[in-house]
Amino acid sequence: MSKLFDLSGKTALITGSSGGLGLAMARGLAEAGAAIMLNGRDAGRLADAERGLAAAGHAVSVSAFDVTDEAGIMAAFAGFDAAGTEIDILVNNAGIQFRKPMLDLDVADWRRVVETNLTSAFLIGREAARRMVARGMGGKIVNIGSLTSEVARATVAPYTAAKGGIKLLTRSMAAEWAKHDIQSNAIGPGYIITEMNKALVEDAAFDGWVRSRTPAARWGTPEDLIGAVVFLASPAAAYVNGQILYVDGGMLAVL
Ligand code: NAP
Ligand code: GCO
Repeated sequence: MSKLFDLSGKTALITGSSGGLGLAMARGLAEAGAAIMLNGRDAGRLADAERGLAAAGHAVSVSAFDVTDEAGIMAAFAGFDAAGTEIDILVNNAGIQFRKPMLDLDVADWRRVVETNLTSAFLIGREAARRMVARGMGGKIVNIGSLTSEVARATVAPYTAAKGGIKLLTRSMAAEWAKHDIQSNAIGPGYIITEMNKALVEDAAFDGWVRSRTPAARWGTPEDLIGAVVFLASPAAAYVNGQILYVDGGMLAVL
């Protein structure tokens, strides 16, 4: 395989990778040669995910921490330091959805979504970048945005605000860290079938809207993201910085 997309010798931390898009991207990065560090809050889910990747012959370990807990993040990175684990590729994927009209929204719910979907990317990105800069070997940061990094849908305001922030946080990372050979980019998935969207998939009207509104006329699958994340995590993207790559079946490209 071309060295352009070869991740051999690299270690990738994917947050929120005990299931959904994170686990699919972890599998894809592993198939490209990376050693994988899985993350999530639920140790049982993580163990299941780890078993699956290990059974496929991949190098995998787990680090259970809550991406909204700064002390937990610092402890996790202290553990990486102690174990000599160098994170070369960070995928800030962990995220939650909360659907409610803003007029009825409590600030606690707003804060929970923004902390999980945006602040975490800053905190974990900062810790990973501090070590990438100190090592002087460069690195890759891939933040997971959304169609809502560009456009809004009613009833998901905190999610939309956070994902809009992901787009410009990614550019801020590029502005400050590109000179250290750290490429910071984002992926904006379209409507993908995962646990987060189970209620939407099962709603016949919403399902029909997604299929008619998407030029590809289908929902995305988690596997649809693998090419984008391997590209952005690879030497092939050595001169790509501050970009958001939409993997949305064309939804954002058309009215
Ligand atoms: P999902 O199926 O709900 O999976 C979310 C993952 O994040 C799980 O592994 C969950 O594990 C973990 N997680 C949640 N809160 C966490 C926390 N505080 N700390 C650590 N891990 C946490 O969601 P998904 O659809 O795969 O979404 C993954 C990312 O893609 C999110 O950022 C989402 O906004 C984004 N996205 C999804 C879509 C889509 O259509 N599905 C589209 C655009 C963007 P635990 O609960 O065990 O911690
Ligand atoms: C929603 C969905 C979306 C998708 C995704 C689209 O309620 O509209 O959860 O937010 O998950 O973010 O890119």
